[in-house]
Amino acid sequence: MKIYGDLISGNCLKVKYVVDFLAIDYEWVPVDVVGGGSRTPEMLALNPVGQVPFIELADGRVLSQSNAIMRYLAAGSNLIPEDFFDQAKMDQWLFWEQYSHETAIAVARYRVVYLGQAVADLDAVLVEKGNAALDVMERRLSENDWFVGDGITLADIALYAYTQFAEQPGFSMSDRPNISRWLAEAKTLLDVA
Ligand SMILES: N[C@@H](CCC(=O)N[C@@H](CS)C(=O)NCC(=O)O)C(=O)O
Repeated sequence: MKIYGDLISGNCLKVKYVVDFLAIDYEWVPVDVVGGGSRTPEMLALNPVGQVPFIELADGRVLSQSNAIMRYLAAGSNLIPEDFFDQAKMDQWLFWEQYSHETAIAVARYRVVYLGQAVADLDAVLVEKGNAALDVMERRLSENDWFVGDGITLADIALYAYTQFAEQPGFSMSDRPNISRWLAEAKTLLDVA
């Protein structure tokens, strides 16, 4: 299996965390997203959306969307709860991450770190949305060690991917002790490769 990705991207890191955690064999194909590398004719032929991550299986099938890829790669593993309700709770967080978290935290980070925008010049609505997402996470993690059940699941991996970088565009962790605790625990499990 080939994984097309860029290590600056949290969405791509999600996939790498899963394959490394589960010791799945893969070939990493580096793609320079900032330089337009995901939109070359060769890349668009494989993934017309023009984004990474995507995976290409040995039989030629291609799958994109970070959370769908994680879902496929982790099928049958302990990164997905057995109980169907808990699986749906995990999916609840995966959809929320894409709609309400990544769209604020990752976008703010991209603007500051890769486009050079000053933190002070970030769109106030974007900052408010990011803080609201972090507040939701802090509340959940004050009730439970992990997002779903008693151990790490894909919900944690999806949310870890960009939350670990949230301070880069100015989001504060100083008054979010439960996120800080969870980040440290997830890091020991995921940042091993
Ligand atoms: N919803 C997609 C988002 C993918 C995405 O935004 N990829 C970015 C990198 S994080 C990308 O390839 N950007 C380059 C471009 O759009 O040209 C996912 O979760 O995989």
